[in-house]
Formats: sequence, C-alpha cells, structure tokens
Amino acid sequence: MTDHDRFDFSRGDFPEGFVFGAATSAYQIEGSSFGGAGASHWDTFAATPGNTVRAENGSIACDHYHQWASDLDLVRDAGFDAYRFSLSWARVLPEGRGRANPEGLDFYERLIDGMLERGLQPWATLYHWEMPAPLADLGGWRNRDVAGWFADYAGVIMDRFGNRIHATATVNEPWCVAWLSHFLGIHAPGLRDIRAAARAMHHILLAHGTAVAAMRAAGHGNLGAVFNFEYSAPGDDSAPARQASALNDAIYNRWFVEAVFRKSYPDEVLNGLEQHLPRGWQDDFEVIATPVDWVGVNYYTRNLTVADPETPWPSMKQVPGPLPKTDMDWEIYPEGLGHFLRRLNAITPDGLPILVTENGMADGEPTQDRTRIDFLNRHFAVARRAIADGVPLKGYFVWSLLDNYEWAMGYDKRFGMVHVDFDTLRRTPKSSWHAMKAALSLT
Ligand code: IFM
Repeated sequence: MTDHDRFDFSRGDFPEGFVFGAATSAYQIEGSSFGGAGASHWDTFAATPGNTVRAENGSIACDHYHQWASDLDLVRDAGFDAYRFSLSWARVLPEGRGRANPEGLDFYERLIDGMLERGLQPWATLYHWEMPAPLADLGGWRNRDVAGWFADYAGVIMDRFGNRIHATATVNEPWCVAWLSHFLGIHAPGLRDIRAAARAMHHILLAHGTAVAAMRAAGHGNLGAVFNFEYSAPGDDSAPARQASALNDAIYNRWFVEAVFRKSYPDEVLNGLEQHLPRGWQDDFEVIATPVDWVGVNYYTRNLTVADPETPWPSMKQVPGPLPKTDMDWEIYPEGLGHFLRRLNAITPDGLPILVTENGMADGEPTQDRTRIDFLNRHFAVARRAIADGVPLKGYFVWSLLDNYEWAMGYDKRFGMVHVDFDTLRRTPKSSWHAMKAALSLT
C-alpha cells in the first residue's frame, strides 16, 4: 500500500464507540423484480422514455436480494461496525397498505439477522424512495393521507423487526423526495409543479413526525431523521446572486430541519410556497417536531446559485463552479460538511447525536480508486475537526458499499467501495475498501 492507497486516519483517531458504517438502499441494489415486490413509482418512472439513462431501472440492480450474505461479509470484512440499509415499502406492502408480502418480510428477516450474526448494527431507513405504485396513483406525497399510510407501514416493520433494528430513520433526504421529484422533475414521480412540490414538502414532514410518534408510542427507540444538505454559495458577487443563494439555502438546507427543530418554515420560502400549502399547515408543527433521538447528515457537494429574473419564483438557477468535480459533476467541497455539522448542532437540542449518514463520491475508476480515498480523507478530516470543536458526531457512513443504480443516472455513476460488474454481477473490492479495512483495524 502506498500513501495514496491509505486513509490519513484510523479508528483510534475517533472517540471510543464512534460508529463506522457503509450505506446502501433497497431499490439501488436489491433487484425490485425479485421476491413478490409490488411496483413502485421508480419502476413506472424508469419505464417512461427520457426519465433515466438508457431507461435503466432497478429490476435486477446488484441482485443483492440473492447475494445479500456475501455482501454483508464485505461489510464485516472491511471492519465496519454498522450497515445502513433501507426497506422497500413496495416489497413489504405491494399495494402500499393492507396485505403484507411474506417473502419480502422474510428477506428482511434474513438480512437483519445476517447483520446481527456478523456483529453489524442494523441501521434501517424506512423510505428510500420507492413509493408503492397504488399509493402513487392516489397522489403519493401530495396526498395528506400519506402520513397515515407511512405510519402504518412503519408499524408493520417495527412490529416484526423493532426488537433487532439498532436505529431507524424515517425518510431519506426529504429535499430529494419533495423538491427534486415534484418541482425539478428529476426523480420519480417526475413532476414539475409548484403546488405538488409545496404539498410534498409539507406532507413528508408530517409523515415523518406521525411515524416517529407512532413508533415511539409502540415502545421503539433510537429513531432519527436524515436530511441532505448542499453548501449554497452565490455564483457571482452581485447582491441578486447573494439573495438567490440564500433562498436556495432556505429551500434546501433550512425548510426541513427548521420545521423539525424550530416548528417553523423560513419566511423567504413561504413567500413562494404558502399559497400552495394545504390549509391548516401551521397546525401540523407539533406532530412534525416530535422529538427524535439522533439526526443524520447526508453531504456530497456545494452549489453556486445566481438570480434568474426571467423565470417565476424562486427565480434562480445553478451555475457550474471552479472546483474539481466528481463523476456526477459535483464540486468537491469538504468544508461544507463542517459547516452543516456545526449548523445542525446549533439548531438541535443540546447534545443530540449527529451522524454523517452518507458521504462519498462517484468515480469511474474500477479498482484503484485513489480519488475516492482522497475525497474521504478530506471529509473525515473535517469530521474530526468538528468533533474537536464539540459537535456530538457519533458516526460516519460511507456511501456506498457497492456500485449501484444511481437513479436517473442509471448504472454509469459508480459510488461503491466495491466494484460491481453489471454483466456478471461479480463484486471486486476497490482500493478504498482495502484502505478502510486497514484504517478500521488500527485502534
Ligand atoms: O445514490 C444516492 C442515494 O440514493 C441518496 N443520497 C445521494 C446518493 C448519491 O447521489
């Protein structure tokens, strides 16, 4: 191993009990065509021309549904403490409500027990983007009833697995589920409609709070919320660009966390969205702000925003930045992670555990992924500084264990520490996996 193949840190550089994990999600790896899963809006979105690269979908993905045992071996053998995975709502409840799919539940039983047998903490996410198609027919996140549907689904999962899951998150990345998918139209259901977006922005929070309250009432603990953040900077030094960037920051980085931790929405976002919110939205904050036990930060990049006065509210657009970029064309900006760790610490109740629940990069290099090692080195260094400054950062999950289905971008964008050949489905650990194994074995 040369210096380029190593991490600058080892386990011993982090506090005792710090959780190192690898993360994945159901639709991106399992293979949605296996095991009696119902259709989700990602299946129908991908089946519509122009929505995903080469119309690729998650029907086979990494075939994790069959290869889960050897995949968990890879997590254990790298020395990770925890595995962050998601359960597919459409696999568990093919109609979204009512009849459960026993094959689906049995699959998650094998998976969770498989983690425990390998000494891995199961960190479950209840929703990582597969809205069951029958519920999408009813409006999905636009329909207020989604809060009850989601809480019921959470109940099915927790009744069966709550005694073995270490930690449970509700919805992965509300900004992606609401804004990216209902305003920008880039993810399923592919809507570009401000009223749909406003409703999704609110209902997703209501569903989160309703499910947390229901799980808590049923006696479950270690419940968390996971948000994604992108550092927002002005694209030039004009006052309109500064204002546009602040608005972008409010939509992306403030709306969800301020609702959960301050019971309010930012005024500058209400200027555009209030008229489209469901009646009585102000009365939902008590539920939305149901206390959580930890909070997760998913962080990848920063974006540069300028004003776009020719377009309706929010009258802004993103422009390319000058920093080195990943294969997603995302600027590499580790300082942004520190910014959000401190900012979140300032807004959350004193001492609330914070975790990096996702961080990583897309890189096409099949095995010698030194760029990924460098990327992670720089982000882990920022995390260490935040801990030294008093942020109660308790863990860090690398996205991702495997190369997988990167949604609208199909299979070209490779985030894995383990290479997957999508013709043979063969797994090959990359340099980053080996480096992680070395770093985590040193105490
Ligand atoms: O692959 C996604 C994941 O599903 C959610 N967070 C960001 C990752 C990279 O785009």
